[in-house]
Amino acid sequence: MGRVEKYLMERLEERGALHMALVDPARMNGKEARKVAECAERAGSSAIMVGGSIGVSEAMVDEVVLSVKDATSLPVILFPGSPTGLSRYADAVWFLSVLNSTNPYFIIIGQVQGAPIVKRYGLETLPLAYLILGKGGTVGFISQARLIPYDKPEIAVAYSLAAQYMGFKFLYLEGGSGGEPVPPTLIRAVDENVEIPIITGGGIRTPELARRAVEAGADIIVTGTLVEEADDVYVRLRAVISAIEQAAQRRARRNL
Ligand code: 1GP
Repeated sequence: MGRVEKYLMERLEERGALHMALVDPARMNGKEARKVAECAERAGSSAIMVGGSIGVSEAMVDEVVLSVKDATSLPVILFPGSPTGLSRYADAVWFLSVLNSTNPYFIIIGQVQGAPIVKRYGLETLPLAYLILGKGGTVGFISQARLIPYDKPEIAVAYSLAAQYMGFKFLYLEGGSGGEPVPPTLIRAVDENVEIPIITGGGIRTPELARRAVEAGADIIVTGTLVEEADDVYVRLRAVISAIEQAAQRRARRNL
């Protein structure tokens, strides 16, 4: 097990559920990312994810990753939309496959293009099954996903089981940035069927939405828009992270 995976699994064991802040290098420069990362670390975030679907060059990713690493000791995990989302300065990469894409590029070809770069840079890989649901937002459009409807949890469960049986170590239920969050009923259905940690993101902008996702079984909550738009990033993040911590404690008590 790599260093970042070990850190995540230990922290999940200890805290029950985690938060990660997502920085899109197409929307934030190094200076802005540094401020977000400092606030996220102070607020109790567990990692900084760096990535985006459109307009991300490797130079842009490098700038953001270097600024974040200079400002915090949190691990930086890449969240690439294509091989240009890789950076030699990051700690790890979500080595992801959009399992419900209709285009093989997003399932395996982009990964084939990127794999030798990942090896050359010595990046730790975190194998991630990425499922895009609901309206899917920009990432759904760009990665040509056959979107899983929010009222069809059985389809999400079937994909998630397939992902687990194929050996993926993490599962991402994505509602699309800025969209409607993945419904708790769907997260619960997936959680009842798979063992691997469930990450969710897309439209989580309040403590209440984060709480509902964790109570339904989400292990890692990702917020992007919240850290991009809020003036009071620290205060907003602290409220979301404390909701995550409380929901995780309640969930642990329930499962005793
Ligand atoms: C993208 O789900 C994330 O993968 C972030 O979504 O920008 O809505 O927080 P938001």
